[in-house]
Amino acid sequence: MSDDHRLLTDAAFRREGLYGSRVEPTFSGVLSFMRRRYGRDLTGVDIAVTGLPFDQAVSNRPGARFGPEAIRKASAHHSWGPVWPWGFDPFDTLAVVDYGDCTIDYGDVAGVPAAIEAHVAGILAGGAQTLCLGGDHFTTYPVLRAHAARHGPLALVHFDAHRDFEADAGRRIDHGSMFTRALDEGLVDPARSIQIGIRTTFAGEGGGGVRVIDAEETHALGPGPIAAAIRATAGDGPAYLTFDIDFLDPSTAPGTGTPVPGGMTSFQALSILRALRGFDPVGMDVVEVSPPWDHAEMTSNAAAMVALEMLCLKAWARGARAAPEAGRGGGPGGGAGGGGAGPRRP
Ligand SMILES: [Mn+2]
Repeated sequence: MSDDHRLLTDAAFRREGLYGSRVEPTFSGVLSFMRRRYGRDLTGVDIAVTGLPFDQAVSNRPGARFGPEAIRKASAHHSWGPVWPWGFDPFDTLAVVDYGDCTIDYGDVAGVPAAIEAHVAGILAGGAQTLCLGGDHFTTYPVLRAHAARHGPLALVHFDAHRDFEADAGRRIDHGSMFTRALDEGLVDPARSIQIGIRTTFAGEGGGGVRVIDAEETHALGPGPIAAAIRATAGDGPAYLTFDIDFLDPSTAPGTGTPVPGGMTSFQALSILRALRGFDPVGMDVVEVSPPWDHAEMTSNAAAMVALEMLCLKAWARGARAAPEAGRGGGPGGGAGGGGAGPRRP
């Protein structure tokens, strides 16, 4: 089923088939996410990656409207096939396309939530799941509406420096309050939701009932216990995974709208995602990458890797495993005593 690994420039429109990776010079070619086929035909597609280039809900620095294009560009660094330490190419198992971006009318901010919701609902109706590239974090709210309409209330698994539960009477276009709306509208089940990496407090902040693993606990617990807490909280019902890049420390990811020191390294973030293998969210996003504030692609590169790890999680849930000859094998988790194709669980 897989394409072979012959060098192919512009695989985004020249590749044949949906599966496998084509090796392409990192410095050239059409910048689809992970060199996937660019297009809106969802026939046989498992996951559509789509950009939500909207940043008019930010409380401080704008720029996240440039996030999708920067993440696509950074993803070219990683489009080689098998992903360490998983030992498999997620695109051998998952049919993933780059669906392009949602059309955002910058002059009709009030109409943006409905536009994003309709864009994502259209993809879901086409039989694919979504991996959305923000855009500021407000974009997650209309995406949750589209998912809740299909799946019912969702477990929200939320990586962030901020809880995003500020007061909201139901009208704000605000990247700090949209999860209050999501709770009020029943899109999110608070008893099955969890926030990781939090290191801010705001007067009057809501979000009661949602479990918080704050930054101190995130540093202290390590990936295995955090992943176990996420799995125990989210349970077996439908879950939505949202990753605000400001979960990472500004020294790791400076290119974001509301950076907060005291955060995590990319290694911590990726390790937690790898420890979540077996978790199978119905939708995912990476948000708040603001390239004008970035340096040396630090933030967009981290975001591309986070998004790739999310696809590895999905591939694992669909049965992808390391080939016995794939390096150290054994899947993510590391350490001695492994090898071969079997998973090593925390
Ligand atoms: Mn945040």
